[in-house]
Amino acid sequence: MEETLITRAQAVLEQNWTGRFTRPAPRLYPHQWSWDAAFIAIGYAHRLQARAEQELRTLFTGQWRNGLLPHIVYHEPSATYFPGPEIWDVRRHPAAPSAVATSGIVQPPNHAIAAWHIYRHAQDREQARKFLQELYPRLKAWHDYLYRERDPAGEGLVYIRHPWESGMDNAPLWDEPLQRITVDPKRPLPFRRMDKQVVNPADRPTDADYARYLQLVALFRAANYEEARIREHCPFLVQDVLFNTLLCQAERDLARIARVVGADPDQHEARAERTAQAINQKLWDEAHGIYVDYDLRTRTPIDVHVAAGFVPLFAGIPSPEQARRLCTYLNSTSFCRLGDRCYAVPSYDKQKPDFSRRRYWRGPVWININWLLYRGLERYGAQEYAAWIRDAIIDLPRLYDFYEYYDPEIGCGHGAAGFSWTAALLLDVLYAGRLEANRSA
Ligand code: 9WN
Repeated sequence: MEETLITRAQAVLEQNWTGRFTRPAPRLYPHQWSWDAAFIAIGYAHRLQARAEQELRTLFTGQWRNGLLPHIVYHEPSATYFPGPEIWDVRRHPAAPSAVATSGIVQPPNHAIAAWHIYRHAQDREQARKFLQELYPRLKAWHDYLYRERDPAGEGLVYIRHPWESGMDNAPLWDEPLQRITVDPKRPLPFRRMDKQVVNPADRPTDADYARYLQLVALFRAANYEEARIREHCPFLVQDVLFNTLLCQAERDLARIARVVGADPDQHEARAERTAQAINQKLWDEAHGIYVDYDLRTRTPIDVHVAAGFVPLFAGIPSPEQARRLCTYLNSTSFCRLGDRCYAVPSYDKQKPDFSRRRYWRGPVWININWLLYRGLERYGAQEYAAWIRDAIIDLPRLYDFYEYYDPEIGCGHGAAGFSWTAALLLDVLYAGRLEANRSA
C-alpha cells in the first residue's frame, strides 16, 4: 500500500516537473512559487537529491540584487495565471533581475530549512556540501534583506506588506487590515481573474479581496519598490507569526549550514534567538494560549486565532508551559479534538461564524501547515497528537487524492488537483517513517 502511495505522489511531482522547476499545480499555478519550491525540495531530498538542489537553485535565479527572494519567478509565459509580470513591472527597481521576470513581494522564508534538510538526507554528501557552499551567500543575502528592510526598528520581527506574502492569502487575519483599502463593490474589476476559470470560484478569495490585493500592488509599483516609501504609505503592515517562526528556524538552520561551509554561525544564532524572544514577548497571547499577529498600522494585536498561531512549536520557540497551553487549545473543539470527527488541524477556529470548510485559508486543512505542526509537536514530545496529524497527511491524499486543501470533517479535496507540496510532504513523512523504523530495528 505504501509503495503505491509513493508511486502516486511521485507521479504528481513528475507531472508538474518542467525540467528546471516544479509547478505547484498544472493549470492554476504554472510558475515557480517561493515557499512551494522549498516544501517540494523537502520531498525530493530523500531520493532525488539532484532535483531537490535544482529546485532551489532555479528559484534563486529570480533573487534580486538586494537579496529579495520574490514570491513568484515567471520562468515561462502562461495564459492561465493572473497577475503576470507586467502587473508587477519590477524593473522599476534597479535591483530586480534582468534575465528573468519576477513578482515584487516575498513569501515565508523556509529555504534554509529545505537546504539543510537536503544536506541531512543527502545520498551524495560531498555534492550536498558543494550545494550548501553555493547557496549559503544567497540564503544569507535573503535573510539580510528581511532584517534590513522589513525590521527597521530592529525588533527581531520582520513585517509583511501584502496578504500573499504570508502564504495564507485570504486568512481571516487580514480582514481588518484590508478594510483600510477602500474598493467599490459595484465597480467591475479592471482585470480578468484566471483562477476562477480553473477551479471552483466558491473556494477562492472574493473579487473584493482581489481588488484590494491589486491596489496594494499598484502602491508598490508607484513607489518603484523602494521599501522606505512603501513602509511609509502601505496600509497593510503586519508582523506575522508564521513568517517570523519560519525565519527563526531558517536562521537556526543557516547557522548549521554556516558551520559546514566554514562561515560564521554566530550571527545567525544571535538573530534566531532575538526573533524567538520577540515572538514570545510580542506575539504570545497569554489570555488564550496561542500566538497572534501584530498590526503595525494600528499598533495592536490581531485578535484572530488560526492554525498558524501554533506553528512556533516548529522552531522550538514556546517554553514547556506555553507548549502545554498550545496543545490544550489545539486539542479543543476550536481546532481538532482527538477522537472527534476531524482529520487534521483546520486553518481557522471552527467555532467562529465565518469559519468555512472549503474556502481557501478560511477553514480547510492545508498539508504544509499540518506538516509544520506535526514536526513541532514531535519536537515537544506530544507524540499522540503528532501521530494523529501524520496519519492525516497520509490518509487525505490516499483517500481523496493530491489536492491543494481538504475539508477538515469529511476529508474531500478542494482547490487545485495534482498539488505538488501535498505530494512532496507526504513523501517526506513516509520516508522519514522508514528511516525511523530502520533506526529502531
Ligand atoms: C498567490 C502556490 C500559491 C501558494 C500560496 C497559496 C496560493 C497564490 C494564488 O498559491 O497563492 O501567491 O494565486 O492564490 O495561497 O500559499 O504558495 O501554490
